[in-house]
Amino acid sequence: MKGHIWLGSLAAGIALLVGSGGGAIAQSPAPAASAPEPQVINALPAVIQGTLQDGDAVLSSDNSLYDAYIFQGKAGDSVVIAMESNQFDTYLGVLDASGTVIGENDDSAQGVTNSRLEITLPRDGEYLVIANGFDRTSRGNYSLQISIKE
Ligand SMILES: [Ca+2]
Repeated sequence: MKGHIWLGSLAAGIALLVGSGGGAIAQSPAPAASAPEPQVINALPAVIQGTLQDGDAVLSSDNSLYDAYIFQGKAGDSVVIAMESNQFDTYLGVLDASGTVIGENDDSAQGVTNSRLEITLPRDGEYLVIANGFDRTSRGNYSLQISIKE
């Protein structure tokens, strides 16, 4: 496990992104190292095919790449998030709208490098999913599934 430090390093920046609608970002000159804006997921369940590649956002704590996704959730929803790749070791995190880490997972089971989280949402609002690689060498195609458990 990478621990909470990696996501903690994200929290400040993410809090600015979540709920801003991108407006604040659009008005600022984009620094060369800025993270791409999160992709908004409009409906659940969602299955996303993504790629970690050069040019993606980079976690400063370990230089691993990540993509970010925002979805809307309701208090009490039991959300299942699964990230799978046969090309790299995945790492998954979820933050609430304030940038607080509410879940993270490296490997869903012993001997498996894919990631899975099941979280009961604490409140209505936006949540941010961080589709991350375990380390700086992690890149390639992945699938991300987000669904509400009945
Ligand atoms: Ca993993």
